[in-house]
Amino acid sequence: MSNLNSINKNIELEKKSVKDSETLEKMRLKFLGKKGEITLLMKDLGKMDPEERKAKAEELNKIKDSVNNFINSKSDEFEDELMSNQLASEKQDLTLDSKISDGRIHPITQVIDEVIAIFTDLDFCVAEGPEVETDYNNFTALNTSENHPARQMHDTFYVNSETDGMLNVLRTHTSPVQIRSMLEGKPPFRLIAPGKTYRCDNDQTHTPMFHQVEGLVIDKTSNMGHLKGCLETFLKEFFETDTPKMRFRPSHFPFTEPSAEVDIGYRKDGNQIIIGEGDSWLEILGCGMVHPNVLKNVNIDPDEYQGYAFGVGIERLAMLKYGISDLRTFYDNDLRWLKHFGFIPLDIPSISGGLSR
Ligand code: 2NL
Repeated sequence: MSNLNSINKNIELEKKSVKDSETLEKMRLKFLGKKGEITLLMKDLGKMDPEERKAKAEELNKIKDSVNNFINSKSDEFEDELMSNQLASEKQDLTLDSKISDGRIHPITQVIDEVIAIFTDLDFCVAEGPEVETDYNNFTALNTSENHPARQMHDTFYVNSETDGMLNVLRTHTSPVQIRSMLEGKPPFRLIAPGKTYRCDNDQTHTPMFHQVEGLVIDKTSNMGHLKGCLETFLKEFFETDTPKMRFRPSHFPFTEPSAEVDIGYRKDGNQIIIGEGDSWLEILGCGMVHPNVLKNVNIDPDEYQGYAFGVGIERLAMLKYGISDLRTFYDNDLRWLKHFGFIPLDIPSISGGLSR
């Protein structure tokens, strides 16, 4: 028993010398290591007669458990301490000036963000949909007849998959997104659908992939006056002018009746285009009152509801606002071009409030 008394004393003494995980490990080795005091006493048990062995073993196991408990709890304590020291010393100073990155926002992304900021301010929702569409959503629902020229192989990219026995297409406009929204919901609607669109066309002024934003408003009393007011507000905000000049010219789209194209007035100052001044005209978008057949196709009663819609090319908006003269440079992925025409990240109007009124 005297061995056990002295070992208990040693343990209490040793506990006091434990200050960190190193001294804790020393203590563990001193008592529980291969040649540790407890380990050696355990070995001695074998030499004892059964009765003595039983009593001593019980006693020794208690001591061993208490040393183990002490080591485990100290070890947890030191680990917690280490973690909180680390957290304290590695705290980020959020007041430090930071350069987030050298990257730039592509002008197309910038313009889409600006357009979204303007229309969400006017209570429009943003709708998105797939770029591979059914022939039905892209053409049929939009009152585009089977023999319409836009369906011809040379205008539309057909995809090697079918829906209801018809080849799927790469959407030629974002209107199918609005068709989906109308089929899924109930009027009234106030939507814009920005995104990528595809047409089999490739020359100085056409790329096979381009971007569009379409707008759609369906309500019981929507009329062309609302369309005009909406587009005027948009052009004012987008081109940052109080005096946008615009004119409506009669036009034709299968999905609107009546249909119009909108021109904006501008003048040239050297190479620069000044919107809202001068007496030259530029075609900027197409629009009209939603055709009754389109409403019927999405189960809306044209005797109860009517609406207006419009479609704008994003590239065209970007070129006019930011003085980019060559359409094809948008997709060259030239870093010098992007440094020049791109925008610093986070400097978008919806966050900075740059365009808010
Ligand atoms: C253009 C012409 C336009 C629409 C798009 C539309 C959508 C639905 C119903 C009716 Cl769901 N119309 N969209 C209407 C008129 C013109 O775009 O030249 N875009 C660049």
